Amino acid sequence: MRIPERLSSTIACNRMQRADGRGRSDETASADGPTCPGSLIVVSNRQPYRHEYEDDEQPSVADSSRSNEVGSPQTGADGGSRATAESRSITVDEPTGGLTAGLDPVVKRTDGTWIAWGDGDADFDVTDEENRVAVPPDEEAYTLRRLDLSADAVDGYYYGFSNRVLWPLCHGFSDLIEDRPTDFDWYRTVNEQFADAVSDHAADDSVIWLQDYHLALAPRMIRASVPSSVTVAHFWHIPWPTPSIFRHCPAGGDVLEGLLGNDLLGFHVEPYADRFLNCVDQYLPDAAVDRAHRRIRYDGRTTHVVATPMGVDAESHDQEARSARPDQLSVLFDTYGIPENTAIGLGLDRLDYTKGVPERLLAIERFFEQHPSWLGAFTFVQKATPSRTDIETYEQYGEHVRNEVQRINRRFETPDWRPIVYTEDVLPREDLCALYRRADAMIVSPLVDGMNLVAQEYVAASVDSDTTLLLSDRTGAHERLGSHALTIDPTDTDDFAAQIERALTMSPYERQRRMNTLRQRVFSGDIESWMNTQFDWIRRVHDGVGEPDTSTDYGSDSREPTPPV
Ligand code: GDG
Repeated sequence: MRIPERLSSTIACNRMQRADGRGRSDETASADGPTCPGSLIVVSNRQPYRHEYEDDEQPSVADSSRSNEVGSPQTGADGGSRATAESRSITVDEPTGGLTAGLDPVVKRTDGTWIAWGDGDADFDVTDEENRVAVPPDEEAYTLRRLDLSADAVDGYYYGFSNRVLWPLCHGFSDLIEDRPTDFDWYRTVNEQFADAVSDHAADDSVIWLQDYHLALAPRMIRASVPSSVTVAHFWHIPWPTPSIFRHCPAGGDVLEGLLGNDLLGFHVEPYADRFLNCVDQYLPDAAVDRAHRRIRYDGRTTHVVATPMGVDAESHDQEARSARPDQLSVLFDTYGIPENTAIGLGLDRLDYTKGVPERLLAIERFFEQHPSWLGAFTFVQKATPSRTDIETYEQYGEHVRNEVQRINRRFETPDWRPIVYTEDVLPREDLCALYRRADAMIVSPLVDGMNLVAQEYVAASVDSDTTLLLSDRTGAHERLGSHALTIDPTDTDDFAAQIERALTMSPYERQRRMNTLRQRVFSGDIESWMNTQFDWIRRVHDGVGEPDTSTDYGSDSREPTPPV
């Protein structure tokens, strides 16, 4: 199976907002979509396009992500080619996931640059001598600069410090931190490689926008090597921990210093931003922290910290759900043995210990124990995606989930019904949207989750407004959706089971009332509006940089950007 972090596929095109079939509500958005106030350089671990040989032994995901066959090894950005196996054909996976799909058109419009790890087996057979390739293959609208990371680098940087230290740390699982001897060195080395690549491409007016926890050290390195007129911004997609958890971070001071190389640092919700300020205050004594304005002065520079919740491409999920063909669900239900005549619950998660899947299965078991009349009348579909299986904790977690599904099924199943239908298949997005639309209840119950896009996608695809979202109060998404979802504490099994029963027995009027409000919120805070907010902030910071900032009296700093309206 392909690397699971690359899942959904979409080409973002028509992003005009529409909730429940009505017209765009945000008149301020440009018809062309968000615009960046400078030449944009996106920097992320995952790349927007991946080149693969078609005869790769791994099964193709052509059915789950749009794959374009591009023939034999391609010409690089400078006309050169390093093809070694002309006879083998190459496919290109197109943008996946909300962020990649959302940013791709913005980078296209600005003729920008995207710098990322080249993890496809044909990636470096289509790039030029400087590891650049023009993408998308048929448009060549912008430059993708790939980093060629050795297996040791990937193990230390990605499977090491990123996912054995920062991921558990930021989600509050300090007992799961594995501080292996050379991981931080690899993390630093790879961050240096990213920073070097950025300085190759940076111009005076560049806006550098880094994504996520794989790149915590790079901002400070970049800052040291690019013109002072360049804006460095970063969005941290996962939670930020409290100081009492952060003290478990090996090289924590380096991580904080690295992030203070940014002019702008974004989190999904305010508590994460505030916790970052608290950590800096506690662990970097030389930093001046202004909590009221959420900015930090350190080493002669100012970092603005903002909370900007990320949304999804609501319009395209709405459209895909509306255009679900009548036979599509039947085929899907047939394939997985989902009965057509029962109420359906749905869960969709990476197999990650933060997602609370075992706790959810226990709640489903309790629900059947306490409400046996639902046996044979309710089926829970769990779509799980194996993730980071090179790490033993993840491997064991997946095993535990699979065992729990089997145990509960054995306990309750009948010859023609299973309580839990479990699959690790990657679903094409049109099937996913059809399933979202059909599911009577979506259960999103992470133990901790930075935002959670699945909850928002479900709402966007709930075009009939006759469905219910159950949402953990430990997700970033709960801030926006909690008041009209059914709130669950994922570890309170009895109450969780009671909320499942409540969802299934709620009156149609109540269901619709709640879902209509949720839909308004998801459409008004979609991926496009999130990017507009990011770029508004970047614009304000961008306008303020370039002058020496010697003030520590934040209250009188007239160059302070005002929050976007
Ligand atoms: C991180 C943070 C934050 C899943 N299975 C299939 C499929 N998916 C897609 C979903 C959704 C995405 O994967 C998962 O997004 P999440 O937000 O739920 O989770 P993370 O991967 O943990 O993401 C998280 C996010 O970054 C953004 O900032 O919200 O808190 O942990 O888009 O649809 N898509 C398709 N088939 C599948 O089988 N097509």
